Amino acid sequence: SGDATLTKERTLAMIKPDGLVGNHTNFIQNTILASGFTILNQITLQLDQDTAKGFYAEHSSRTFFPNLINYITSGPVLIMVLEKVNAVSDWRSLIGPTDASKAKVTHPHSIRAMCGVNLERNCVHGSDSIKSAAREISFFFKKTNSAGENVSEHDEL
Ligand code: RTP
Ligand code: MG
Repeated sequence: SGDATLTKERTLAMIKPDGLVGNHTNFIQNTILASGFTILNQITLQLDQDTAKGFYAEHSSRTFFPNLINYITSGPVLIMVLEKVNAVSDWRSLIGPTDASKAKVTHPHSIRAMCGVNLERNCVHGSDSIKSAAREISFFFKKTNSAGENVSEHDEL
C-alpha cells in the first residue's frame, strides 16, 4: 500500500557509436527491458556537428569537448526514451561510472564495464537529472503524445 503514489519517470538513453559498431545493441536493449524499463521511442541518427554540440552544450568549455564531438559524430547513435519508476537514477546506475576502464573494476556488471572501453568511449549515455532528461527528450523528440510516442517529423532530423 502507498505505492499508488509512485509515478513513472522518463529518461534519455543513447547507444553511442562504439556501442553500435561493437554490436552491443541487442545486449543493451535486452538489459534495458529485463531491468523493467519500457522503451517508449527510439531513433537511429547520425549526429551532425551542430546537433552534437547542442546536445552536449554543458561541456562546451571543457578541454575534452572537441574529442567528445568527434567521437559522438563518428557514426550513428541509437537514441531511446526509457520509462519506469525512478528511471533517471536507475538508468544511471545500470550504465555505471563514466570511465569504462574504472567501471570494469568497481562496477563489473554495469553496461559501461561490459561494453565500453575508457573515459571517452563508454558506449552509452544517460540523462544525469530529471531536468536534463526533460531537456534531452525534447531535444530529440520534439512532439510526443501522452504515450511518449513521436507525433512529429523528427525522423527527418
Ligand atoms: P554521458 O553524459 O554521456 O551520459 O556521460 P556522463 O554523464 O557519465 O559524463 P559527462 O561528464 O557528462 O561527460 C560526457 C561524455 O564526455 C566524454 N568524456 N570524455 N576525455 C575526457 O576527459 C572525457 N570526459 C568525459 C565521455 O564520453 C562522457 O560520457
Ligand atoms: Mg553527462
